[in-house]
Order: sequence, then structure tokens, then C-alpha cells
Amino acid sequence: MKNSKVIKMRNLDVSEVKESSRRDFFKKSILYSAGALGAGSFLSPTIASANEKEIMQEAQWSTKLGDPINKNLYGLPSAYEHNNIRRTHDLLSSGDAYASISMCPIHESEGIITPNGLFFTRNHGGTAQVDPNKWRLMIHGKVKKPIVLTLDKLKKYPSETRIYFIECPANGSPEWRGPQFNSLQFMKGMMSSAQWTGVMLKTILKDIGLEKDAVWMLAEGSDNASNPRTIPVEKALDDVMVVWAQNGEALRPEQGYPVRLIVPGWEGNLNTKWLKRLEFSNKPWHSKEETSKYTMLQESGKAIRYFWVNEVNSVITSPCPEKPWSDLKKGDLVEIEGLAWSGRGTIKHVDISLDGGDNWVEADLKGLVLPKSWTRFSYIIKWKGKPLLLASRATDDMGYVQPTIDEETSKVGVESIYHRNAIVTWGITKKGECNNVQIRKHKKS
Ligand SMILES: Nc1nc2c(c(=O)[nH]1)N[C@H]1C(S)=C(S)[C@@H](COP(=O)(O)O)O[C@H]1N2
Ligand SMILES: [Mo]
Repeated sequence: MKNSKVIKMRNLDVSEVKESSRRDFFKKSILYSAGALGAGSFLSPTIASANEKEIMQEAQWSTKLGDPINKNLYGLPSAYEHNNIRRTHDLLSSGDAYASISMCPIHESEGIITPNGLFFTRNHGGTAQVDPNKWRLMIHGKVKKPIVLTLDKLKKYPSETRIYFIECPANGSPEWRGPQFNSLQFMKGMMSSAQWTGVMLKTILKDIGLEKDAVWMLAEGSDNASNPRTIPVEKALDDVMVVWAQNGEALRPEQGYPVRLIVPGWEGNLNTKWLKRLEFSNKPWHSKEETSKYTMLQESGKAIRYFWVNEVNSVITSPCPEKPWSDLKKGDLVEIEGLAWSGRGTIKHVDISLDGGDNWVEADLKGLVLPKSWTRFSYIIKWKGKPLLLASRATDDMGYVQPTIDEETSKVGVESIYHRNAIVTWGITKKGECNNVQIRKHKKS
């Protein structure tokens, strides 16, 4: 993309980072000296000691039959999991429950997939309830053979299944001027991740033929808000998907049932739900939508015209304000866990700091490491009963590194509400409580 040079400037120079991580290696041996983990347990001895009598007693649920097999023909989570829900907040809605947002409980999230009932939801005109038999998708404009597809026809194309996150570019928006929410869910929950099944848009376009001079695609939904968005043809022909399934079942109404667009790694708003129409054009749409969206105002007063990608980002999910460390004794081992993601590619590595960014050590990436997907990282420390300033810093395979808050605001100021990817710092007290703090100055190591 033409602007890649300008965009790249928002982040650290890669050579600088490689240098510092080499130096970190030696610091690492001082701070977390080799074998420092040594003996130690993830469970304090008092907690781990067995109470045979209690465990051998008959539990209340073992004294009678359980529920009949046909009680929940569509399963529900355990009633004890009632706190694991999406949450909404007046500060984050556009004024009502129809143009609004519900945040994903990412503090409860395990692995790299969000269960369908917990996927964050951003609507501009309510959740449309679409009859799949009446649903149609029109593909027209600069194509050789304009078509109208039914759901059955769409599903005749060979399907693809891929894991991608969706992130609203306003994720973290209230944090620009200072910490706002002492909550991971409200801070970073405008994103979720799923395994999507559908057809690659390029497969359909190959079938119906795209005119040579087609350069833009307009995607429109059939909901009350319609969410018209324009996308360059290069992206449409790259990895954009037209999907009908999410984590092995039909899309949920909130996620655009029966069909939505997936635009991997790019701003959430481009992922048009309840998809109705794709129109190709040889020139940009000079509508309000096209000119007012996707711009990034910089401190200089100049805006970057097109800024679609969700840049490399990460956050520690355990501990977090909702999940502080409890029952820790000095010498206990404890796992720091989190999520990293980049709309440009694959997470290459994640560094962890225990001291607000003075020193960094490399975390482990665990499980699947996929492009434009959530990636889990983990780092184990020995609890010393001393306050910490915990931070994570991700790097992707395109060489982009998360900026510090100062680096980010020096480029784009604090008036922005979009594309925040600055390093997040949790303040851990000596009791293990976790608070959202913002470290303004990360010293260079
Ligand atoms: N038709 C339609 N598509 C839409 C929207 C909408 O209001 N209507 N909201 C957009 C926005 S702003 C975002 S961030 C994503 C959110 O997707 P989700 O609700 O599945 O999380 O959907 C996008 N697609
Ligand atoms: Mo959004």
C-alpha cells in the first residue's frame, strides 16, 4: 500500500529493537538469573495439602441422578459461569442500545477462540433477524457476470475455514488521555476471535469475472444501518472471505447471520454483517463514508488518508484487574499470560517487563501461532511479594513493534480515538492486586 512508509513511522525502528533484545539477554540473567525459578510450586503448600475426609464425602450432586439427556438440546454453560458474559457501558455506546457495543470478557477467555455467545458485538442499527430463505447477496458493478446468490447457491462454492480476530479500531479508545477503566474487559474487549467458514471472495470473483479496471469494492449490509464500507480490490482478492459459519455452527444473529464479510486484520467496521451487496467500481465512492472513515490524524495536523490495519498489539490477561493474583506466598511460581495479535501478519515474539519497561525478557508463545489471529503468550516468574509494573510488548513478522504510550502520542496526539496499540502496563501491588496504570515514560534499555 502506498502509505506503508508513513504508517511504519509510527512504530519503533526494528534495528533498535533487535539491538535492545540482545542486550536484554544479559540483563535477563541478572533480573531473573538462570535457574532462579529453581525449586518452587504453583501452589502454596497450605493450599495443596490433601484433605482426604472432605474429598471422600459424597457430594450433593452425586446422591441423585443428573439431568436427563434431552434437557438442553442446545447446550448452555454451567449456571456457575453466569459472570462470564459480554458487558456494555454508557461511555462506550453511541447513545442507545441499538447503536451500541458489548465488550468481550477477554479476562475469562481461554486459548485463541471466543465462544459464539461471548463474541463482542458492535451494531449501528440493532441486531437484524434475517430470514435465511429470503436472504440474497448481489455482486455487481465492474464484474463480467453480475449475480444474485441465495444461501444455498453461495454454499456451492468450495469452503475454507480460517481463524481470525476481529477488532473494532476504537478498542481502547477511552484510554488515550489517561487510564479510564480498571477492567480488562472494558479496556480491550472490543475484539474477539473465531474460526470462520465460508468462501474466499476471490473464488467467487474468479467465477463471475472481475473487470480489469475495478479498483474499489463497496460492501453493504441489510440491517437498519447497512454499514456501507469501501475496500480496495487488492485486499478483496487477497484474503477477504464471505462467511456463514463461526466456530462450527451458523453465524449468530449478532455476528451477521446468515452471512458476513471477513476482512482479516483490518478495522472491524469493514467486516460487514448481514451482507447484502458487493459492488465493484473503477473509482472511489465520494460519499461521506469513504472520505470520513479510515483516516488517522497525526500530531502534525496532517492525516494519513487510508489506515485500515489493526497494528501489532498485546495485553496481559492474567493477571488483570478482574483477575488479580491471590493466595500467593513468597517463592510461589506464577504464570503471566496474555494475548498478542497483529493485523499485518504473524506474532514473532512477545517481551515481558516486570519493571514498567526498563528491562524486557522474551515470553513463550503457546499453542497455535497463526497470521492475523490471537496468539497466546506465557511467562513464569517467582513471586517475591514486591510491587511490579507488568507490561507486554509484541513484535510481528513484518517487523512492527508495539510503541510506548509516549511514542504513540508523540505521533498521533491524544485526540485520536482509533488504533491504539500502545504498551499496556498493569500495576501489581505487594498483595497481588492488579490496576490499570499508564507508564508515560518507558526508559530505553
Ligand atoms: N451491517 C453491519 N455490519 C457491521 C456493523 C453494523 O452496524 N452493521 N458494525 C461494524 C463494526 S463497527 C464492527 S467493529 C464489527 C463488529 O463485528 P461483531 O459485532 O461481530 O463483533 O462489525 C461491523 N459490521
Ligand atoms: Mo467498530
